[in-house]
Amino acid sequence: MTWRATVLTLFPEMFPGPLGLSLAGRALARGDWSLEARDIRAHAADRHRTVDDTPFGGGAGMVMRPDVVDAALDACGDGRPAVYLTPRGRLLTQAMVRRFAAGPGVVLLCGRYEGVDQRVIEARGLTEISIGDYVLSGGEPAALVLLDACVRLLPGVMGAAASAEEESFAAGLLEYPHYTRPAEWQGRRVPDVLLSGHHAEVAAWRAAEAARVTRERRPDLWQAHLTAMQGTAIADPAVTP
Ligand code: 6GU
Repeated sequence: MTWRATVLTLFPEMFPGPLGLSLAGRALARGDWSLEARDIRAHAADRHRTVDDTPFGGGAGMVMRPDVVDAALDACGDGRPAVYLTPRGRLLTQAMVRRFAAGPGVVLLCGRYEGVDQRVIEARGLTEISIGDYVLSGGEPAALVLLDACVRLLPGVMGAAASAEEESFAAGLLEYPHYTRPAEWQGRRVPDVLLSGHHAEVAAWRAAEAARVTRERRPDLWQAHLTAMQGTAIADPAVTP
């Protein structure tokens, strides 16, 4: 069964965009997943194809009409989770991505203007998701981000290398630094341990570096990691503060 993505947008030309290239694009061409971008405007009822209107209570900007959005959602009606991409949503996490990727697919509603009428969010039980604490001009780049994160987890898309990499993020740490040839470049040498051939020492160095960079850049992830490791055999005295 193909993992199905339907995107409801006022700018269907933005898709597949970058998802038509590289890993996601090859998986799309193979039929490992499908992508359908649908124009919300096709569901406008009037002659002028109106999708938005002024906000009740006044204020700047425009709001997408609940009847038009509802009709657009009806047209892709099935059991897939329906997500509304909005900076007001819960922050997207790898755990959420794993759940979406494990299901039949997603329906993604991309907002423009000031947003979507609250009543259709409630009536359709839309899951509101944000990709970070900054404001985009629309949900489309966020939809591309969410789909990229899901597609790379689909069976066969990345192969064994991906599962190993997933485990590293599953442990809740940022990645250790990577190096390749040349061994010296512009006077900068690759750390000796990586050239030593001692696999256990390499693994220990990488674990310590992952811990250091996480502690420095993401104290929130570091605290969560420490809590998760409490009382487990995996707890490593070499990397605790
Ligand atoms: Cl999902 N939409 C918009 N418009 N801005 C965002 C976002 C979504 N996530 C972060 N910023």
